[in-house]
Amino acid sequence: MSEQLITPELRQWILQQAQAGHTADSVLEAMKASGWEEHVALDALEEVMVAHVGETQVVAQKVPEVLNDGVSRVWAHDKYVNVLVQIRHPRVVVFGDFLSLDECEQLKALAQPRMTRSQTVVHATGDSEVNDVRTSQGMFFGRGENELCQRIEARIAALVHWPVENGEGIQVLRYAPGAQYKPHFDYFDPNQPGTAPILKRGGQRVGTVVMYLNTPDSGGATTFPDAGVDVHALAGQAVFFAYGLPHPSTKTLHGGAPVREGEKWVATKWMRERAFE
Ligand code: PD2
Ligand code: ZN
Repeated sequence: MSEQLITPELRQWILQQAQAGHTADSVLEAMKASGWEEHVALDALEEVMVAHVGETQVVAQKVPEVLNDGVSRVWAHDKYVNVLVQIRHPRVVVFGDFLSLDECEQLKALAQPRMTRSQTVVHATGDSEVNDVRTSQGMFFGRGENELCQRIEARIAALVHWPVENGEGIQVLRYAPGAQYKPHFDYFDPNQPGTAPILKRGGQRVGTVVMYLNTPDSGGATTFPDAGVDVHALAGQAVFFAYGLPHPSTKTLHGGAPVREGEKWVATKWMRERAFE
């Protein structure tokens, strides 16, 4: 089948729908029903919304992005990082040699004394609770809390072209054998009443970097079920993914598969639309 192209007519039609107040969901569904492939429809929707921010009801956010232009090693603040895999939809990039093994060990050591059972956000209320969606232990550093966090944050900001100020503090997670993080989206569900207060601080999440701090003996990949992609946990590597709309069509559903043998340590950085103060 030939590649579908985003035509000026399609752009114009999307803009009219958005200006008429239709939701991203309904515009996407209408495009799919008239034969557009989902990834083309989503790209077109994002492109039009970004070009017309402020004029439309349905706003797709500008997102963090890796601009390596085919180059396999990119300079990120203080070191070269390898670009190993790039997927366009969902937008996923796998990095090699993102952290040194020393940095992995230092981050684990700094986090260790503060680890407690991980909680997840209850979207209905905006509160956090312990549940079996996430059976890891974790802690949050404050943004820029120490020199190592500052260095890693600056590296991420340079790599994905997104301001340090828009980042949440780094979270460290430790999974014991059997522990997992069931598939979820990292954005906050716009239809849940608990979301509005969360968005007051920096807006939506638009991108995630998961950094692997060790190599589990078996299991523990980061999975993207809607894309059929598993990113294996390897010390020093990292996976980045971005989502310009808080919508499943971004295909950024992802999980931490159960660890089978050994333990798994990761550090997660979430990026918001605006400054996260
Ligand atoms: O530990 C992971 O692989 C993982 C998977 C899914 C981490 C997160 N999500 C996260 O911290 O959001
Ligand atoms: Zn996640």
